[in-house]
Amino acid sequence: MSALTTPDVDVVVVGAGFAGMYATHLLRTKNNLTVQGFERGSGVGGTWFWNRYPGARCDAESIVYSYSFDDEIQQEWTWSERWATQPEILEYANFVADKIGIRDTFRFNTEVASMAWDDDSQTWTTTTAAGDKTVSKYVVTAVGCLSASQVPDFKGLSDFAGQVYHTGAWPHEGVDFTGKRVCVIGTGSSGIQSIPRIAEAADHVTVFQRTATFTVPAQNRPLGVDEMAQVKAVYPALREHAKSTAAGVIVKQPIGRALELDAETVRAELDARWAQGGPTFMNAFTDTMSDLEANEITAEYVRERVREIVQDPETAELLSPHAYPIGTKRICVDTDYYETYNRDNVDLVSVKEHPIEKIGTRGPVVNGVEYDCDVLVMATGFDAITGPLLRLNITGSEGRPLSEAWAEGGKSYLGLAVAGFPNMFTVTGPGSPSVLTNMILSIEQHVEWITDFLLDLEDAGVGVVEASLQAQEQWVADVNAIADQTLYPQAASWYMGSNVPGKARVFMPYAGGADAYRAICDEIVSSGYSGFVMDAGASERAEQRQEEMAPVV
Ligand code: N01
Repeated sequence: MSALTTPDVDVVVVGAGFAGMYATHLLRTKNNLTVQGFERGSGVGGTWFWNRYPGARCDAESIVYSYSFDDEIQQEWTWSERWATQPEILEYANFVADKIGIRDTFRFNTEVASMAWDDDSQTWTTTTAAGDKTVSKYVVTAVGCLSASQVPDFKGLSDFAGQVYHTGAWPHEGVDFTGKRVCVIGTGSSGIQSIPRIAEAADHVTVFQRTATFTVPAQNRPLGVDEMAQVKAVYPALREHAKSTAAGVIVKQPIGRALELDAETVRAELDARWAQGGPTFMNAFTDTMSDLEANEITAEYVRERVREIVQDPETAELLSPHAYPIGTKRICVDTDYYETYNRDNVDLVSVKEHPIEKIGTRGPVVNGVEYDCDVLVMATGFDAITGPLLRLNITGSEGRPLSEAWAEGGKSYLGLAVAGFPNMFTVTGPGSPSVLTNMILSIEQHVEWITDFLLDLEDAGVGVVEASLQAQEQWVADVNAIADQTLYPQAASWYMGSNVPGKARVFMPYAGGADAYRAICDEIVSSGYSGFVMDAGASERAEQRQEEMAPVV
């Protein structure tokens, strides 16, 4: 590419989920920049566009799992349930898209095949799967953390005679399970939400469980008109409260350290939170996520509930999680999950001792037995956080692929920018609080931070900006140090990349809380954007990287 290349647009945004929609809106209206968006789906909504499996719901409460940036939007929209269903959230995404008028910025049904930075022209070229190219000054990736579906490499899968569906790429027309024998592989959030609904519709369901998962009841209920009116009257205060918490939601504060409270108090608190429902159950005590002995108190409480609910003692034992500390894999939130195993048409098969050998023409084969089914549901998760970015085939300065830069795991500065990838910003990238928080709240914070940064850069006439390698290394070290103060690294979870063969085992999100993280990002602005290198020429930046990579003697 020649040095005279003129960008087609100022910014390319990839993804029309909640991040891409808001980024596009601000870039156009606040920054006055031209934007081209690309979205592989046929509509907006991101995760809620794809995950249409029965029972899909949000596990952050509807009233805060929504945009706060526009009071008109939050006053006009009314949520109907405490935990919104996927169709309602998708409807909300479409409502907002119309309100802010961003659809014309996006090319839908358009997969990005590659994104390449050119050091000479200081531009990005985004190439679609159809071969069309768009040149831009900046790129903003808004591809979500859980959008790259992960299907295990089962032998024989292509020979299976029935239908196969992944929860993360569910058919738009739905699946009619009436009279069908169904096998479900996986018991993470997607399995736990869908299994009860599939069991209600199907003739028979066989669930294949490798690791028993902790799940707490949603205790879902309709939100009355009066209740929503009360919420709307205090929305600004409610949003401020969410911002002031680590998870970015409405939380009931912990009552103290479980290990220092008497057994009766501990029990009463867990009972109350179980009855209240939702992930705030995990917030009962301050030591649950940092002390194994404390963690075991909450874990055993859940196992007790499983034994109480599930009638068959053998099934109850199989469903009782022992493989990891509670909370170190994302806590699931369910409606009737354990109760489902009391139904006559549901069987549980443990594939812990005997893994699925292959998928036969009639169904999964375990320990020599083929389980016949008409429909096979893969609730097998995602190549999380880094997967969606690596899928874009990004190459940075000097033609270096992101896959090479991330060979040891996703590295970034603040989860917002990657050294060696100038003028690229990653909304909720690795090293940001993202999946440990209310995603929409974190998305808003990232998008506002990035767009303010671009305003400042444009005002100052800066052409090229990049995270310094030194700042990035320090941030990665900080992220790891914080994770190491918790029990998180003790689980083989998708947070750690453990669910993808060959993926580096690194704890990817920032576990210090959305509130602390926001303060850090604000300090970086006050310091004049420390950790970013601005307008160094390509050769100077390369030189700087060489110096930073030189061994310290
Ligand atoms: O995926 P998962 P998910 N043989 O990775 C099993 C979000 N989400 O789609 O645990 C047999 O959690 C695997 O077993 P194991 C939420 O953040 C949110 O359910 O690896 N089993 C596990 O049971 C969530 O955490 C909502 O031993 C195999 C399952 O597949 C994230 O998405 C709803 C296997 C995968 O569980 C991912 O959830 C849904 C094999 N070869 C999702 N390979 C909300 O409520 C994998 N498994 C907002």
